[in-house]
Amino acid sequence: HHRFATTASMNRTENGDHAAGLVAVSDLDVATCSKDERLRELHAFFVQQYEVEPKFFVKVPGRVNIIGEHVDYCGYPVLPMATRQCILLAVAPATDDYLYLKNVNSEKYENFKCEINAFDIQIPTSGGPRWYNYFLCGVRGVQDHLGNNIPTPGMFVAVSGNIPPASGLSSSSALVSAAVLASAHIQGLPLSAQLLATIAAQCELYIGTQGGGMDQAIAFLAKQGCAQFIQFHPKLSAQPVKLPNNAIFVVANSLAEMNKAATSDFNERVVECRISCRWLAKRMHLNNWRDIIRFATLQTTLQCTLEDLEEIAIRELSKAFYTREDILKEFGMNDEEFSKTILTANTQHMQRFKLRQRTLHVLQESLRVSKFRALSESEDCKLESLSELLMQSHESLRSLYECSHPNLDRLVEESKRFGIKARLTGAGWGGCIVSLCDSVDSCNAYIKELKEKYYKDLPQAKGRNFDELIFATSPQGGAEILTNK
Ligand code: ADP
Ligand code: NG1
Ligand code: MG
Repeated sequence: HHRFATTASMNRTENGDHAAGLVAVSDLDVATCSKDERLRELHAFFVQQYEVEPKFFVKVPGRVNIIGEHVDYCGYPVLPMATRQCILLAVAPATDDYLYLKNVNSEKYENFKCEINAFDIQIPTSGGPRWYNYFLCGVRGVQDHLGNNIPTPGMFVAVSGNIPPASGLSSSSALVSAAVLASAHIQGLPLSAQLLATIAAQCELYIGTQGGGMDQAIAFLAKQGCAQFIQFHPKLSAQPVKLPNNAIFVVANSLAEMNKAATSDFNERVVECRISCRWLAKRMHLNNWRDIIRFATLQTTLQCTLEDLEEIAIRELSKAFYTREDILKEFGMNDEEFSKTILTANTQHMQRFKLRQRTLHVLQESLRVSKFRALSESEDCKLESLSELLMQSHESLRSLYECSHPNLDRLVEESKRFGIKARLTGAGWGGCIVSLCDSVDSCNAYIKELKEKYYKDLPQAKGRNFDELIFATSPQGGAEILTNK
């Protein structure tokens, strides 16, 4: 497998830094040199399980979305940053055509093995997908990219993750993206961060959720020290956003888990947005209204501002909810066509569509993203103004988008009582909040307060290390490869 060397050298510049736009590749003698205890443990686990040395390691971060929730799949920009918590893989080529997957947390995540060029990602309709399906998505993504004629070599893989799963910090996409990166590297592909992010976003759809690409984009395009303004329309791009020096972002886990592929909630929202978009396109007399499924595309087509589009939505979507019949009538469709071309596999049951509420959230949230970005980069940025936007975001997600959870609302309320503004981060229905503090002292006092007020008596927090449940977070770098020397 000489192809490793090719990829590694292609991504390395003379001084050892990674070239612009490519995933960083660096050499490391993990067993003796790494300061990272998890990496050393993963190395030992790999050697013990497979009785060979890993050829390389993959590291992919999770993310905290600062603002811009449920807008990526509508084509609108988001503002996330990568976390220290990450997925680590140890990888070596296998001697046969099998994929061998083991997780250091073998109690929770069972061993898995399959022929690497012959698998079908089966997503159960209840209970949620098995963990290895996320990995298979990634392998499949690179296979789709390369085409059927190029077989994927077998792989021994060991996984270690410390991103709280199903909690809105994107553990799923870190795992999918890590699988994409490992497969691409073992195939000797040039490691363009942009391309890998696109492949990863595309292939995670196999899991069944119609996400917009934020998580995979930040996983590959993150840079240490700044958040990223990520645009999807007309094409994927990331621009660093400098956060105010005194701003400290805190993540607090509600400990209500929600696997997004296990229920239809996430896709229901995506479907509502797509319907609403077509509805507005049709009302605005666009001939191709059937093909306009993202608000960002609609806005570009209409050549209007977000505020204009909001006005149109208020005018054209006046009902508290729309029935299936309302939509069939408007679209001039029969139920079969509706179910085939508009609904996803897990949203076939939908009868009521809150088009107005979902649309208003998306458009107003997108306005908040652009305000947040402009404010945080302005000379005289006031943290109170940023905090205000976070609070509005949460309120909108709670009432218009209906994707909060009583535990998240409680955390937000406790924070507010302490003078700190917060919002749910990630898809919601559980998971984490992100809060904004203006100094180290207030951050420490706030964390102490929530430990006391929220975690101390919470049954799910019993026996847990509270420092893993509530912590300050700062922007980390994106995906990387460590070659095992
Ligand atoms: P998130 O908000 O964290 O992305 P998702 O519901 O999208 O939540 O995905 C969570 C799923 O990802 C978990 O149920 C599990 O199957 C998988 N996963 C996350 N972390 C790990 C890990 N360390 N090892 C194996 N699988 C993981
Ligand atoms: P999480 O909660 O990390 O699974 C999901 C989507 C994002 C985005 C957010 C809501 C996937 C892989 N991720 O994130 O694309 O839509 O919800 O802003 O579908
Ligand atoms: Mg996810």
